[in-house]
Amino acid sequence: MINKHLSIFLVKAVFLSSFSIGKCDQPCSARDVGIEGRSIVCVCNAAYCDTITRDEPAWNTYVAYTSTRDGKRFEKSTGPIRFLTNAKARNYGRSEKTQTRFANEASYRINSNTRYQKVEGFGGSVTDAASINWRKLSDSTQRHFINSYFGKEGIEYNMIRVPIGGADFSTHPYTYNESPWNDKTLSNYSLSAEDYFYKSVDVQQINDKFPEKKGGLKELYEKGPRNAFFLVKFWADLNTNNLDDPGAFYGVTSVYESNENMTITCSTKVCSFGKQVVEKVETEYARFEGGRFVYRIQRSPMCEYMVNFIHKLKHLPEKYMMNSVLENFTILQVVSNRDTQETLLCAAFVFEVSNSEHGAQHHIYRLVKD
Ligand SMILES: *[C@@H]1O[C@H](CO)[C@@H](O)[C@H](O)[C@H]1NC(C)=O
Ligand SMILES: *[C@@H]1O[C@H](CO)[C@@H](O)[C@H](O)[C@H]1NC(C)=O
Ligand SMILES: CC(=O)N[C@H]1CO[C@H](CO)[C@@H](O)[C@@H]1O
Repeated sequence: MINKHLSIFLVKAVFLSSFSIGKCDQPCSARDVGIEGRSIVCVCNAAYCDTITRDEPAWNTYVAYTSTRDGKRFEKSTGPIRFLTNAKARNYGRSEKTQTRFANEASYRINSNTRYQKVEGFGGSVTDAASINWRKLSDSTQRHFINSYFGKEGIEYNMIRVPIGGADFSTHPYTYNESPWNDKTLSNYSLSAEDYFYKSVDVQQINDKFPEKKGGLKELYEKGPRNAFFLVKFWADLNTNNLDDPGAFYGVTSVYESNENMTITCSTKVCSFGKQVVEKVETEYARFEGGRFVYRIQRSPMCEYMVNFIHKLKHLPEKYMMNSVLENFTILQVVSNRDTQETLLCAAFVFEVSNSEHGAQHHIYRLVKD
């Protein structure tokens, strides 16, 4: 007996009747690498790079992307999908008339009740070798390269593995505490040149996301000190239900430490499309704790703009919509010495929404400039 809510279907993809659609993508500029048995590569340079956009399949159709040893690269084709129940599929395969056709078509049995692992994404490794070669390209080729891997017209990598310290694709072995030798306390933890030049984010790539005028990221960075500048990529967890509680309090607690007794000012600028929309400036005095001067800003209330922003964001129906809003939303936080105006710490925040299983996460990058 076939259950009304049958979850096992045979999906018949009728490849014979598929046709190419090729929606204005730039084709692969093929080059034979001249090695026997190797397939072609697609060449990108400053002026040209192939692109591949994803087409949403229409209802009951599929889009296939085919790469072959003979030289096809993400070639798009589409065709109809036929849904068959188990019983129908059995008969379909047996009847004389349909047997040849059945053998030539691809069929998939999908049981949507049994789920295995979840695909979080696809990516690659940013080794020293990869970065060194990337850095050698011209600006425009570098952009093509990044778009090919991460862009909407590329293969949309969404994960990256970055080796900690040296790896087999480094020019020399290194750790974060090379000397003194056998130093279990990591007393001399220091980054290598590779970390500064290959694993950091170039401040020029994010300048346009932050205010450009006086006191903007660019000007601050020029003034330095450069080792005070960081990029913080933050994955926000919007799944907490108490955000909807009318009595919910939105606040930020921050703690800074220093060897010196100073008065600090902490400026927090919320920016939309690179323009400052609100700024909060707080002043804090030192407390002497455990041999250090500690500056605590406790439960500093979030402004109305931010509270509304979070509420609106949380109520968007899809995660990609939230991320698209967050793409042009940033926060610039600058801690400075009130009396000397020296920049002590500058953190440029960019945001995305986290996957529900992972909760809030962040990565910190040092900002550098060539
Ligand atoms: C600390 O690390 C730096 C950089 O690797 C190195 O030049 C220096 O000699 C080290 N200091 C000590 C005391 O080992
Ligand atoms: C820091 O310096 C100020 C001014 O000299 C002084 O009043 C204050 O007590 C000092 N704070 C600490 C924690 O030592
Ligand atoms: C909606 C919108 O204007 N989004 C922009 C956000 O910023 C990126 C680059 O920083 C632009 O490419 C988008 O067009």
